[in-house]
Parts: sequence; structure tokens; C-alpha cells
Amino acid sequence: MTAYHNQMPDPDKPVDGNIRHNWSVDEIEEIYRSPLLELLGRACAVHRDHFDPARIQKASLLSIKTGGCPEDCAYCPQSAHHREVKLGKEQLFDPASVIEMAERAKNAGADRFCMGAAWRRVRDGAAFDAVLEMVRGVKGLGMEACVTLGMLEPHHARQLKDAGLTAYNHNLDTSPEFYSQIITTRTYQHRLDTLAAVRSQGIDLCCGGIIGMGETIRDRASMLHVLAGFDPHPESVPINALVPVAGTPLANLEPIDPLELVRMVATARITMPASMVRLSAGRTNLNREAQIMCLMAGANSVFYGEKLLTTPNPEEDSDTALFNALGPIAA
Ligand code: SAM
Ligand code: DTB
Ligand code: SF4
Repeated sequence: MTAYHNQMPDPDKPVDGNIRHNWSVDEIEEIYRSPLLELLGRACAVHRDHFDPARIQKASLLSIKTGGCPEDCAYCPQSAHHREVKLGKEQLFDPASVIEMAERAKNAGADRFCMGAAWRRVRDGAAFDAVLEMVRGVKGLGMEACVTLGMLEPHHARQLKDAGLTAYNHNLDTSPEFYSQIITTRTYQHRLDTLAAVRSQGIDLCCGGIIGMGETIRDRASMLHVLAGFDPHPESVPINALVPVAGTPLANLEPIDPLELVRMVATARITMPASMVRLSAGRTNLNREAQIMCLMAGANSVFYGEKLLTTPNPEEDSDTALFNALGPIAA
């Protein structure tokens, strides 16, 4: 079997005996399939050992360059391969307006601002320089700054680090086994190389995936196996449920049962106890109670604001109702 553990441990980081990097796929699948209430109880306990369960991080997301992407990711409305999708191609935003939007997000309660570009990879030049300016501006507001720009090389990561970047988002998306059913224009190894480039410059990793794309439970366990095999674990793990978009090849898939998302979050929490687990795309399909189950299962961050990158996220009113139901929350 291929070894995906290509990251070196940080010798300065304290060792937590409960943090493991040697989970087997079988073990992870067994956790995922365990009786729901046992799974929830275990995930809750692990969560409480590592975090204050009353704290939910709010991250705001902005597409700084939309559409026209040369990659063929089957789920993604921004791929230029999916010609039936009704989505305009837009130029890169200018840094001043991005920073203004970040400030608005901060005033609305977000403490992390994530910027996504529909690029295959980062290239040196004016567009990347503008992204560096956005990162400096967001950090200048006292917010965490995260970007997702596709593949990159270590010298790009160096510049992002110097600009103050907190984290780089680059997902595995699915298991190594299922991957080729979803993306053909770049390989799993390309993703791992980008993740290693990010790590090489001491930037936090935000790395997770999507469920509901037709993968098996074994695939879900296998993706978590790769993530939990990283040493250190990604500091944040976004768990997305597929948002089916008309015109993409996955447009007609049945939405997953919300309890599958609860199981996925709980299994991520148990296998990566100290990582932020972000309940990401797909919240509009979950009622308040299903979202609360995901938070009980160990999710401690959500995307906040009416839009993800191109698709809707819960409206402010329904998130306010969710947070009110949870009671006072330390952001
Ligand atoms: N182009 C960059 C890349 O792929 O790394 C950054 C942007 S890309 C849109 C970021 C992530 O959003 C993808 O890796 C995928 O996990 C998630 N995503 C995109 N479309 C989605 C959808 N329809 N449903 C759920 N997640 C989605
Ligand atoms: C992640 O894992 N999910 C976010 C963020 N990282 C960049 C993106 C979700 C995108 C959902 C589809 C869309 O809105 O275009
Ligand atoms: Fe492009 Fe990223 Fe969408 Fe794939 S997920 S098509 S790389 S924007």
C-alpha cells in the first residue's frame, strides 16, 4: 500500500499521547460504523478533552476569482469542463474591496476569513501579488487569513507565510481509491505535494474532503486514514457534504442522510482529536437539530455568511436562530 505520510513531525510541538497517526483503515471504518449513540458519546468525550465545546469558530468565505477553472473536478460548478453550469467567469477582485468585505465579516462576528480562487495552480505575477496584499490586509484586521488557490510550490508558500497567512486550504476531497472517479486532471500525489509545500513553510493546513459523491463508507474511512496519518494532523479539517449543482456530473446524486455527516464528523473528531473540524458545505440541507448533532459530534467551526464560494449557505437569520438555540457562545 502507498504511504501517504509525507510530512515531518515538528520537534518543538508537545507530544499528546492521545494523538495517533497510525490508525488503520479497518479501525477507522469500525469507528464510523459503531452504534450511533456510542459513536456520539465517544466523539463528545474526545472533543471535551481537547476543546471548550461551547466555542464554535465562525469563518467567512469569499470567492476572489470565480469560474473558468481548467480542472475537471466532477462536483465543482467552477470547472470550465462543465459547460452546462450557469455561472459567470469573473476577474480577480481588487484587494481593497476584499479587505472591506473581510471587515464586514469581522463586524458580523467572523474571526477567520477564507479566500478561494478557481485556479489550477498559483503562478508568479500580478494576480498572486494581489492575493498577498489581500492576506496582509485581512491579517491587519486582526483576523485569521486562509486561502485556497490550487496547487503551489514552496516559494509561493514562503511568500504567503511572509504575508502573514494563517492556513492554506487544499482538500484531499476523497479516498485515493475513489479519486480518479472524481478528478482526472491532477493526481492524488499532486495534492500531497502541495500539502507538503505548505507545511514546509510552517503554514497551518486546512485539509478535508466531501462526502455524498457516490463513495463507499470504506472510501470515507480511507480518506480519514490519509488525513489522520499526517504528522502533524491538519490543524483544520473541513467536512463538506456535496452541494449538487445543475450542470455538473454529480448534479443528480441523492443527498446523503444527515446522520452520515454526523458519523463522518464524529470519526474525524476521534481520529484527529486536536484539529478544528469544520462543518462546511451542505449545511443548507440540514435542519437545526442535525446541525446541532454535528456540533455534538465534534464539529467546532462553521462557514458563516450567506454564500459559500458560489452556492448558498444558511441565511444569517437561520444561523442566528442556531446560535441562539445553543445559548451563549464564546466565539
Ligand atoms: N481551486 C482550488 C482547489 O481546488 O484547491 C480552490 C477552490 S475549491 C472550490 C475548494 C474546495 O471546495 C474543493 O476542494 C472541494 O472540496 C470544495 N467544493 C467545491 N465544490 C463543492 C461542492 N459542490 N460541494 C461540496 N464541496 C465542494
Ligand atoms: C472547503 O472545504 N469548503 C469550502 C472551502 N473549503 C473553500 C468551499 C465549499 C464550496 C462549495 C461549493 C461552492 O459554493 O461553490
Ligand atoms: Fe477548479 Fe478547485 Fe473547482 Fe477543482 S475544485 S474545478 S480545482 S475551482
